[in-house]
Amino acid sequence: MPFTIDSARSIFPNTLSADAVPATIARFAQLNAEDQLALIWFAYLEMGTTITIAAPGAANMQFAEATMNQIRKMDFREQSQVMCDLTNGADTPICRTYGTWSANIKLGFWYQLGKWMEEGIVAPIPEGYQLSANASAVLQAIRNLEPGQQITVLRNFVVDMGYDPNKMGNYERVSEPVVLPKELSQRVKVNIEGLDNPTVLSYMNNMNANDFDALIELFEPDGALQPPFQRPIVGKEAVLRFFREDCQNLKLLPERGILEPAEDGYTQIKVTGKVQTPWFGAAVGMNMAWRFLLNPQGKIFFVAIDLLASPKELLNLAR
Ligand code: 45D
Repeated sequence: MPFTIDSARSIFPNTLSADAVPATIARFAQLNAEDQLALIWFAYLEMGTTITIAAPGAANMQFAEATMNQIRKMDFREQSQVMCDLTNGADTPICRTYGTWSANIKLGFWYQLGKWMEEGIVAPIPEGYQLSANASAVLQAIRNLEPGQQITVLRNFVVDMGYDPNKMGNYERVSEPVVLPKELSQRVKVNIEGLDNPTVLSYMNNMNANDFDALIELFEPDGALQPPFQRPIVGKEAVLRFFREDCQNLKLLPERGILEPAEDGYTQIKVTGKVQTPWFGAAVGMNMAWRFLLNPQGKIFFVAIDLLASPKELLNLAR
């Protein structure tokens, strides 16, 4: 029986992903908007004492600028309303605009708002705000996560805000311009202990070089990529768009891998290692696994990227 995307998703079923992340996000979603905003604020302040965010580049922020300036001019009451609307996914012009933005633009928008909140330009979380018991418990759950999981939770909160673009019908997605691929002379090649598969090595090296046009050619036409805690993105066109919108300047640091023949001439490969996001650089290494299924021609039929439950999972290459 040939593989389907669905059956491919369960290769290397022993891989333990960080279930605490979706669990925490689900608990967060149950809180009211005031609690959600205050909780993110407190989590963000606490994280800021150990890891700092890199400021987004000016070129990236131009897309959110009009909305940010609109908010800057409002009084505190209106600003608080906008933030609650975003949290509630309300149907307002600002929430609709927000919904069209890529994850990085949403993150940059909140990065700026957070600075303005500190400077007193945007309504702060009221001094002495008391989180509800449930919200305190969620904050405590976030404290107990490892840094790579904490930043994933925070990113998800931000991505889920605003008006749901799926309800918008036809709309134009707004994302940063695509950077040029790194010069060949600037590229550093990865080494993976126990693995010399050329497709997987090219995957890592092209991603690290932002060479998405070369990267996408490693996939078969109806191949798929499954990001952490998401459904698979299917087909070259959709995967390439995802690379351009969401994968610029990532640093993939694969450490070890294993290759096994699968049914029908396919090959399954599991790699574990670290990934760094440009937002935090080397300060946060996320523990990741890649589970590849290559077709008999060596093209990628499926790859799942998982955030691992713990550093111990980096050594789990068992089938
Ligand atoms: O609400 O091989 C305030 C793929 C107050 C591709 C705030 C990948 C109130 C294939 C504090 C101001 C991409 C899948 C808010 C690999 C409030 C592939 C602000 C993996 C919201 C390896 C909060 C890539 C702020 C990975 C400013 C795993 C929060 C990438 C900012 C992971 C949070 C990237 C930030 C992650 C979080 C980035 C900047 C997890 C960034 C997280």
